[in-house]
Amino acid sequence: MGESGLEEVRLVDPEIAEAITGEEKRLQENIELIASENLVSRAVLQAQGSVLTNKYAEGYPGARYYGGCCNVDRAEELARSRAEQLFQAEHANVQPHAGATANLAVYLAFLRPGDRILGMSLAHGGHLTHGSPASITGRYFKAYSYEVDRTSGLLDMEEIRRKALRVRPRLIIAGASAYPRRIDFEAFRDIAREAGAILMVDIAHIAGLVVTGLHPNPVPYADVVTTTTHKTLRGPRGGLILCRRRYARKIDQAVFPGLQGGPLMHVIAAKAVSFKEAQRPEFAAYQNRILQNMEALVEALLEHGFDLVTGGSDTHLLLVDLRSKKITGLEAEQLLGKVGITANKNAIPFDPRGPRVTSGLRLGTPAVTTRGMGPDQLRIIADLISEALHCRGDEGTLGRVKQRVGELCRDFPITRFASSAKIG
Ligand code: DSN
Repeated sequence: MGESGLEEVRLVDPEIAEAITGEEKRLQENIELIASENLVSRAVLQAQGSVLTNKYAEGYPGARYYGGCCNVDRAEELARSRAEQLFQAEHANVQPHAGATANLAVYLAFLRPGDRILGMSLAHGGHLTHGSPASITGRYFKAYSYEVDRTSGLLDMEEIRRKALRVRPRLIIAGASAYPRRIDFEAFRDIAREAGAILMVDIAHIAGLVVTGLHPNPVPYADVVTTTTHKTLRGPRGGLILCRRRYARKIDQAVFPGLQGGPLMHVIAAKAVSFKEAQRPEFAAYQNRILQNMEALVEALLEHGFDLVTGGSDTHLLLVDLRSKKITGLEAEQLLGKVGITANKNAIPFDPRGPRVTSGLRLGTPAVTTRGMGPDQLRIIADLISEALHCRGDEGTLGRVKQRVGELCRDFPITRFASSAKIG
């Protein structure tokens, strides 16, 4: 590879240089199916690795607590206005360091400790920060959760409505990290109105699909929308909040000084670059391809006899229910790891096993699609997954599958470390 521009790191800190080149090699030689990961462009990497990391800039453009902010002001203004255009939002805050921080900022803006919140259960595909007892959000607030329907695996909007009217939460959270189907944000808006609740929608997973019109945009329906910037959106690791103009001040104050200190200006610049990339027609083609690839993966896995939660997917991710295969999520993750396929074990709804073992496997197509793979390759990947998970640990089979994975990776090398011109 040798393209990562690590000369100085090698001189100063060979051990870290080794960790970075090791990661480049791992990415290059493995098939990445973790639904929340992606591969950023060289342009995003360069912006994130720039001198903007040196700058303190507490505050917002034009109103900072430090001098010398003219250049970072420009970067943040660009990031903000591009985010507003992309999502058709009245206001964007691009400072949250992460999706979790973006969600906490919203809670800080709208809630008091002890207030009731209602979000999707983590065990059914929600997120830690949507009120899980393991998170600060389940400790500082009185958190209630809604679940998916036991038979269909789908969100049952009438059941959610009944729960919301019973609980009367101050805030309802829509959005998920392991739900393979479209979410009806308009129905959530109606429920929130009827229950007298604020509606927050977390689109961390589907943001790339949303900005290209391949998933409904919650912005017209929600009081506030949060997302990460690094999943389907393919930007640097970070968070973003979108809201109506009337909440702009509340949200900005919650992010700074409420929750964070100095913003990461190098990351904000990289967010701006990724938003510009997301405005290109190639990005819409890329998101379309993510869905085509998912369709091919779903079809092929069903042909191999795998059970899928909800029977398929409308998005970039699917959830395999492994119970009929007599294998746990943990075993599946480990077996796939042995052959060079990276994925994560994941609870399925009503999972009889705990979160460290699980009965499910979550698979996503964003990273392999960035690499240039198409439906033919996704069908091959499904064959390889099936072989690996059915071979009961037979070393000969695992070796052959690993070899095929290696060939596929060599046929679709990651060029993004080398050139931002190749934004596929
Ligand atoms: N950890 C992320 C995911 O994998 O979905 C959610 O924050």
